Amino acid sequence: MSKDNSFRTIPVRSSEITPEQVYINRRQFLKAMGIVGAGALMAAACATSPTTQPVQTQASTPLDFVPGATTDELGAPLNTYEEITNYNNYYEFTTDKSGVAPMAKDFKTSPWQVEVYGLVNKPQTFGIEDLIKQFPPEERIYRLRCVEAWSMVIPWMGFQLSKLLEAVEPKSSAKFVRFESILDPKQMPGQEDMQYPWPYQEGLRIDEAMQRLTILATGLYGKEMPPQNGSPIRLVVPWKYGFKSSKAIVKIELVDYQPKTLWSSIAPNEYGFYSNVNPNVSHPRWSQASERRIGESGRIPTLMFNGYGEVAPLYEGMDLKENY
Ligand SMILES: Nc1nc2c(c(=O)[nH]1)N[C@H]1C(S)=C(S)[C@@H](COP(=O)(O)O)O[C@H]1N2
Ligand SMILES: [Mo]
Repeated sequence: MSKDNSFRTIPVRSSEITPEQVYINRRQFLKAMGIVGAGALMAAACATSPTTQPVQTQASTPLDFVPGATTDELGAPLNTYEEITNYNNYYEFTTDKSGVAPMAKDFKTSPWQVEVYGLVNKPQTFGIEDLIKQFPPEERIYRLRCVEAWSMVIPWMGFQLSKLLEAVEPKSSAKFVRFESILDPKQMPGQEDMQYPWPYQEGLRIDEAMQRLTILATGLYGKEMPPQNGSPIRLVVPWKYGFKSSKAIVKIELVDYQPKTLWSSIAPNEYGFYSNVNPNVSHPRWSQASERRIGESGRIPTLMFNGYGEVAPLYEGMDLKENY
């Protein structure tokens, strides 16, 4: 434990504690009581049930990527830069959403390398500047739907992950992609919190990673990515709950197994591997049928796959309860 644990003394209003965090507190309690054991977690993690239930899709407007548009393709207005950069989930810094921006403001993102390796013919380590040069970012306006039932509309700058994967030539044995975020507790005081298995890890099936909507984002609102949003490079997978979109990525590994993810390893029944946005499958502790758009009052209905129905074929024949 380093001496710098100043974040612990930041008072957190109960309204700012995320449902994700509430789970942890409860689990710590159960653990202290000896109720939750590794065995129970393992059993839950393995209890997936493939069925042949048909995929339910919802009509969706075809996406057209319009640079400089002021709404998403469904007509919803963009969230403001202020909103997008001051209401963040980034547990490496703090669980206080409005506290991330001030804590992350001096986060050092240069030099930065992204290692792309594993089951590929051409493993390569990219400096962030070269990566951006080789794969020029374009604007993508996406809805971001957090598992906590709030959402925003964000104009990202990014490039398709498929382009990077094609460049390293995945072998046919590569079935999944594993994303690892930076481990740097000196800069990220939240990483002193040992109840999380740092570094942040996520994963996608390779066809999900190759889907055209999946991007690596390096900016927003036409500017460099602010540290609180995952600078210098973060994943954005708009049809999945926000926690799948890892920030500050340093490793991309192609593997032949379903990777462990930070959230599914601590709460497999709440934050599963697939975690596709699905209004019909409640989180164990709250409904996912509607959401609160940041900056607006009231609630709006949550759309299947967050409104990106074009991804439905990826899940044909799969039980969409795999969400949790
Ligand atoms: N490394 C890392 N990536 C992360 C998180 C995190 O805590 N650490 N939080 C996730 C969650 S829960 C959400 S909702 C989004 C939030 O992205 P934003 O702050 O850019 O809106 O980032 C995701 N990526
Ligand atoms: Mo989230």
